[in-house]
Amino acid sequence: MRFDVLTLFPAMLEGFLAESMVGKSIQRGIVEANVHNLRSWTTDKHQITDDRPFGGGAGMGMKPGPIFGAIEELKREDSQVIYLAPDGEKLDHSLVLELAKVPHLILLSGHYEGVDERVRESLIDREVSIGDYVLTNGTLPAAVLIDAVARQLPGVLGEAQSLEQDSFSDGLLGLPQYTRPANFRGMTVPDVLLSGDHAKIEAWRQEQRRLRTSERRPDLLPD
Ligand code: 4FM
Repeated sequence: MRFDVLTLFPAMLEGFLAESMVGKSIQRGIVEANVHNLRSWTTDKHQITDDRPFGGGAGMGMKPGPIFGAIEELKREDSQVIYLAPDGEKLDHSLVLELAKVPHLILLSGHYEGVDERVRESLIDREVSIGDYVLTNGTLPAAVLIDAVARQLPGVLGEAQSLEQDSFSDGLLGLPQYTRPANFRGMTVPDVLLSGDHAKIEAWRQEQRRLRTSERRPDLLPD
């Protein structure tokens, strides 16, 4: 799967893409990720990407020219163009699964007061938000989206870190986890986990997940 990110802050993504399981997947050829500076598609001497809004008022918007140039150059038959902004559709597990089926995602990071409306009308397939808060730009949201989508691709996670164990994979939250030692500063591990009875352990785990979900996120439980 290929990702192309259009941003004014490419350096914000370089470290992220080099590290973690995403970096490993790029090395293994499962993921391709390219970061592009929108300034590369400016045609003026000062490489200007923002401008004052028609109609007046405070703030600046992103000019359409560089964005049209970039997307027209990168877009393929099988691409989806996503604009990351707070007014998009909220990213959740089901949207992540849907996006993981797309061969090529072009991610446009918005900032200032947003992009020119003509970009949204004629270039953007989908607007996505990572949550109801406002960031200074959409570059970290693009990283969040890449991370969440890439880990759904076959071969990205190791066996030890299977998708089946995820929170949300079956609509429930994750488990309480315990590692050694069995007694840490007087705080002990539940006996059942030390019992060696795998059927009992599995039943305990399912019960813990249901309890935890009903306490913390009752909205996730079926009625
Ligand atoms: C802020 C983009 C204002 C456009 C931003 C405008 C964001 C989010 C975000 C910065 N992106 N989820 N939340 N982007 O805050 O995706 Cl107009």
